[in-house]
Amino acid sequence: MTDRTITIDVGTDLFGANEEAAAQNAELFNQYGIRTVDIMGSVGTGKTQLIETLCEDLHDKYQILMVAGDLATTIDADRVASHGVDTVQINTGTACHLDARMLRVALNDIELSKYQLVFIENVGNLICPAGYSLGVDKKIVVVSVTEGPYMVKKHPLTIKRADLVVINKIDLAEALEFDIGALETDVREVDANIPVFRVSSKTGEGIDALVEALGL
Ligand SMILES: Nc1nc2c(ncn2[C@@H]2O[C@H](COP(=O)(O)OP(=O)(O)OP(=O)(O)O)[C@@H](O)[C@H]2O)c(=O)[nH]1
Ligand SMILES: [Mg+2]
Repeated sequence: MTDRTITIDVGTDLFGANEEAAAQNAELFNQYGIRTVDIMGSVGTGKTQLIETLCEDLHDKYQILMVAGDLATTIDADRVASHGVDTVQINTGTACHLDARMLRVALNDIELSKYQLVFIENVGNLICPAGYSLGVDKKIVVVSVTEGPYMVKKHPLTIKRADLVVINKIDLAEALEFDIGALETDVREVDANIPVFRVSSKTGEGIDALVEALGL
């Protein structure tokens, strides 16, 4: 089960204050030599499944902490904890994203020297998380073949602010007659240089290339 749950009531955030807090988080992670990855994406794209698969691959190599952002439940943190990974839950209540101060508060009582890698699952949506830096090394956007063909066209800002795009659930593409190439073209139109990985978090296809790209 999840080790710890934090409930945070968020009022109006100021982007400037968030950027400052994000810089402090980055400094803290640096100080402990911790690699950090923020995973964003719409509800149900497979963020938790991706983290579970990455943890299975990497937990012999790194001490991993997973931070789960969710409005109300500990379901995702519990799923990841079932792989023997330490987890912290942030329940955001009404907020549709994590911000840098929430992350800082959630890490307050954590012995960071124990960890080498932190995966953060942001709250499921493709709009709000992009506006709030957390102070991480890499931001991944997960889109998948089950949300229809227009997710990237409709959410260019999130792609622009990411370091990597994962197209997940490729195992379902054929059955859904989904054109992955067209989705990748949409990504390229937003950012010609962003790395795109076609992955099935369920079967593990494409995960090795993603791990390599993350330098893990
Ligand atoms: N076939 C297939 N199913 C997948 C894949 N990745 C995730 N799923 C399934 O898709 C559903 C949603 O996956 P989650 O990992 O819970 O998605 P999420 O993005 O974490 O969802 P929220 O946290 O609710 O936003 C689950 O039933 C997963 O088992 C995949 O690569 N292939
Ligand atoms: Mg999830």
